[in-house]
Parts: sequence; structure tokens; C-alpha cells
Amino acid sequence: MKIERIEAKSIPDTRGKPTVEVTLHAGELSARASVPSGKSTGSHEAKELRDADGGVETAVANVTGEIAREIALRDFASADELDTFLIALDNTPDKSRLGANAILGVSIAAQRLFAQQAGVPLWKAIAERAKTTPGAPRLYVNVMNGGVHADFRLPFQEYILVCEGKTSSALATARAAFEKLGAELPSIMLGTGGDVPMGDEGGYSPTFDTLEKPFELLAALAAEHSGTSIAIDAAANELRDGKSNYILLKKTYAPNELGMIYHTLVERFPFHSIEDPFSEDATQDFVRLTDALRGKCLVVGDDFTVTNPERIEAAREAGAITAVLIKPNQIGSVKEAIEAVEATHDAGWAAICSHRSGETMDTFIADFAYGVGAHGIKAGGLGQKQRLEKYERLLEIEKEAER
Ligand code: 2PG
Ligand code: MG
Repeated sequence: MKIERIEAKSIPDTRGKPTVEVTLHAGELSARASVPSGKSTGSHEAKELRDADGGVETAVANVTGEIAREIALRDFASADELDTFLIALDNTPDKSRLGANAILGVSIAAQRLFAQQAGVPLWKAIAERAKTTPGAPRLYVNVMNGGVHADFRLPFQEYILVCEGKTSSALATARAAFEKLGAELPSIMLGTGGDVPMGDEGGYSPTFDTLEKPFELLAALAAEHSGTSIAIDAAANELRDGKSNYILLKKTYAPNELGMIYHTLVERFPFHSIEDPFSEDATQDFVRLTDALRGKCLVVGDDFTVTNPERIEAAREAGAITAVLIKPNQIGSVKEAIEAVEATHDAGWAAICSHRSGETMDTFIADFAYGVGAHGIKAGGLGQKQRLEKYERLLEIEKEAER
């Protein structure tokens, strides 16, 4: 395929922060992609190129300048070939020269172009490329937002209701639970009552005086609907006290004490998974918790593994986790995100595909999660249209797959 024209521009994400949008043109075909952006980022992630003022003009210029020029000189047989070319063109281990945001925008748009050319839905093209069996992921619906996504009104970053089954029924369950929780919160949260604050990912963000209260609420919702359970993203990088301890609700905990908290929560509530229970390099703490919770609850790496096949391999050697969060922008290309899924599945672990806290209307992650047959998809709460778009796209895919 010859990509003749590339456009790129800066668009606002859900926090109003600039992010990259790319449009590719090849003959009659054209495809667009926009790149999400995280807030609780791991230091081992590929580098998102930002200007001194927080803008993405340099990343945009890299797409319309060097990348467009080089791509126009070539003909690509597959999206994989194009990604390999982009990775070599950047030629840094962390995509810091051209920017992971610049490269991923082109990579996703190119995957869409190649799917169009083949006349197949995006999820199918991804499944063929990844050699995976497509299927509906569990919905990880972030019903209550905390941590850096909500000024720490709740200590953990994400309080998630995991909904299993067909997307249409899982989403109906999530909607019913989300609505019920929204109606209950004003009378039970701390503060003045009235409007419930919302967090960055379209979930409620109430305040409580105990660690357990949000889990009591989640467990009550889970008890009402079969096929539901609880997950959290502790995002423990953000809980660090600057030394080796963690702070929750103004109290300091040593790693083993935090481990005990998780243990007690899992004993008491119907847990499915815990993401980033410790900070990004605390491998031995991950190993201990994974051993203690084996068969009871998945331990998920996010900042710990950063969608990097090499870090996933190292985690496998250590036996540190049992599931991996897959975020294409942590690694910067569709090709490497697929390799990260492969490394995860090779380890016998669950892959959970994820949006970022700064999102756009792009629904690539829905097709990606379905295409690779992921264990789950994290796409946020139901109170923000950029999150709902992903769930809506999964509903469309359910119909496409039935045809
Ligand atoms: C996470 C994500 C997405 P952020 O930590 O898993 O929910 O947040 O994009 O801010 O890293
Ligand atoms: Mg996370």
C-alpha cells in the first residue's frame, strides 16, 4: 500500500490536554486515529513527546514532516511492515526521538487502512495479524474513581465492577449497577451530599472515612448480579511516600502491611483482580502477593510491565504477576502491543486491554481487545462519552461477529 498523504493535528483529550490525531490517505481509502494519554504513568513507558508548554506540536510536526516524507517514498505490504519501519526510523529504545504519541497515531491509522483494504472489520484484521481467537472481553467498568484521577478523594485509583458474558448483557448489568450506585451515593458519602463528584474516567468520586466502605458498596452491587465481581487498580506508584512505604487515607503502610490489606480485602469481598498493588520496581512484593493470592485473585501488572514484552518476560521469570494490562501507548506501536499480548499469553496469563485516563473518541482499544480475545477491557466509567464510545463499539462488534 502506498500512503500518499498524512495529516496530523493536536486535539484535546478528556482533560482538555492536547493529544495527537493522525489521518492517513491511500488512494480512495482514508483512516484516522487519535492517541490517548495517561496521568498515572510508569517511568518505563515509551516517551510521549510533549513540548515545554505541554503541547504536542513537535509530535504533530514529526508526523507531517519526517514520518510523512519517509513513508511517501515506500510501499508497505502490511501494517506490520509499516510498524517495523517506524520503529527503525525512530531508532531509540523508548521512541523518545519521534515520540510514542506520533508513532502510535500513524500505527493505529495504518492498521485501520489495511483492514479497509482487506474489507474486514478492524477486530478481525487484528485477530489475523496477532493469530489470536477473537472474543468478547470482560468489561472492567471503573464505577468509582480515586487516586490521581480524583484528587485522592478515594485512596485507590479505580474501583471496578467486572462484568462477564456477552457484551450486551454485561453492559446492561453495568448500567443498572452504575445507576443504582449513583442514586445511593448522595445519602451515604461524606460531605454535603447533593451532586456526587466525578473523576477523570467518568466514574463517581465520593469520599468515605474507611478503606472498606467502597468495597461494601461494590460487593452489594456484585451480589445483585450474577457474573460480576470486584477489581481495583491501586496504582501504587502514586501512593508512595517518597521512601519505601505507601500512604492511604493519611496513614503510612510498609509494603508487607499493604499486602495484608489486600489479603484481607480478597478474603472478605468477591475480588477478581488487583492491579499495580505495589510500585513499578517492587518485584519481590509482587511475587509475595501473587503467591499468597494464587487461585483467589489475579495480580495485574500495569506500570510494572508497561506493555513491554521484555518487562513481561522478566515478570514471568520472577513469577511476579498473573495478568498484564495492555496499553498500546505505553509501548508506542500496534506491533509491539500485539507482541506484549503474545508474551502475556505465552506466560499463561490474562491480558486486559486498557484505555488511558486522558481519552479521545477513538475506539481502537475495543477492536484490539476483541481481536486478541482479551480476558478483559478497562474502558472507564459510564459517565463520560469518550468511555461510552468504547462500550458502544463493543456492542457493534458483537453484531458484526454474529453476521
Ligand atoms: C491506569 C490508567 C487507565 P492512566 O493506571 O491503568 O485507567 O490510568 O492512563 O492515568 O495511567
Ligand atoms: Mg493502572
